[in-house]
Amino acid sequence: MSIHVPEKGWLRAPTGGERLWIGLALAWCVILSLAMPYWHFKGKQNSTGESYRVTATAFMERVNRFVAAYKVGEEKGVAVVEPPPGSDVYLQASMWRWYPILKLKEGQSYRIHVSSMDLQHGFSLLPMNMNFQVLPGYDHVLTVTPTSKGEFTIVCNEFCGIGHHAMTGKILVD
Ligand SMILES: [Cu+2]
Repeated sequence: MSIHVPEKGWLRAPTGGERLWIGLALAWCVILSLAMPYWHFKGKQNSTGESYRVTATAFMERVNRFVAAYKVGEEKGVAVVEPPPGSDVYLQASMWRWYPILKLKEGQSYRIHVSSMDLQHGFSLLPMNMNFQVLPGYDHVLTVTPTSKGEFTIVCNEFCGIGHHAMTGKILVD
């Protein structure tokens, strides 16, 4: 039988090795808890948490207006858009594509608005260590300053259905 009232005085303070390991685990918990706020300010790859409510239709309209204003070309039928430095940039996630392809300048800042047209997606930029949730109904603003030239692939890191693995996009920096 496992249901017994424990004897009186059953609880003993940990000693020796047990005490050491509990202490180490506790110290590690404290370090990791402090690392979260520390890295938010120190690591330069964090969202400031700026987001707004938006409907899919309203966001799609902004994306279309943005593409019409700054389109410079096309790649496999996807618009390539080069917005002026410092401007608001729109990136639309939907099953299963990122739209449009963005062309940015190194060392310039942009406000990238990301939102989803259908369900939850994940914005992950390779080969950078970046990961953000993309939710329908929210316009999430990421202030981005590219620090190196090249071609960066956007992948979806939130499983979003049968075409999830093919959901890639692109950011070109020159
Ligand atoms: Cu997705």
